[in-house]
Amino acid sequence: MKKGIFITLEGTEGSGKSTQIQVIEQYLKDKGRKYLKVREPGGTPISEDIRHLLKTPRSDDNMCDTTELLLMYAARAQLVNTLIKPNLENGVDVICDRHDLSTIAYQGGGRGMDMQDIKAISNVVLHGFKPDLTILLDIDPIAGMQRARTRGELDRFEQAKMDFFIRVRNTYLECAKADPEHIAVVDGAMQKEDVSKKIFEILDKLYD
Ligand code: Z5A
Repeated sequence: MKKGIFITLEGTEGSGKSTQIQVIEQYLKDKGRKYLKVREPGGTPISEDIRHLLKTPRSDDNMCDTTELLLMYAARAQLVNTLIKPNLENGVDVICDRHDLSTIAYQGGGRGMDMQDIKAISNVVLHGFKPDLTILLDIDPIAGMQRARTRGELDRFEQAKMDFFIRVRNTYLECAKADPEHIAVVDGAMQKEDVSKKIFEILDKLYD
């Protein structure tokens, strides 16, 4: 039985997820909540190995979309079953940097894979397990990419063309429109402090 609260952060490159997760951590500490912070793909030793496979550009082979999709779900299965669910059952809140909505947005929207196929695999892996709240940090992908580029070399995803990120963003926004009760959209282009303020308002509603 789930007792903790499961919160996920979503958004395109450089939308500020990692930055705002630190603010959410502080919010939960101040509330005296026990919490676990994880990321996708990743979060367990096996899932982190899969993350490395997914993110590293290589010249000896070209990862096909189906492999990418299945690796995302392999990493997610390991993380959800061995870490997220047991913690939630013990009353620990979980904050996750990306989750299933990323697959809908990136592999479905970005790569153009069949949404029904993705939902079928999602169902096999998650059996309807969902976050209590998703915060979607929305930003123009050009602005987000400019922020992310300051980090140096681009990973396999960051090397995609701008149209890809525009499709990802549009898919995120469509999903949020379809499920406003669970997906809260925050303007990620605002100053960091203003983004945090909006997130606090959303968290106050959730925790009160
Ligand atoms: N992926 C997928 O395809 N399918 C899936 O199912 C899943 C993932 C789960 C993971 O990469 C990749 O996997 C991701 C999608 C794909 N690739 N893409 N593209 P990742 O985890 O390495 O990358 P990311 O999730 O996109 O994170 P990011 O690039 O680090 O972005 P971020 O966490 O949202 O941003 P940040 O690190 O907080 O901020 C970036 C910079 O902007 C930093 O210098 C900040 O100081 C600055 N920043 C942040 N907020 C602001 C504001 N408000 N104003 C000004 N500057 C700011």
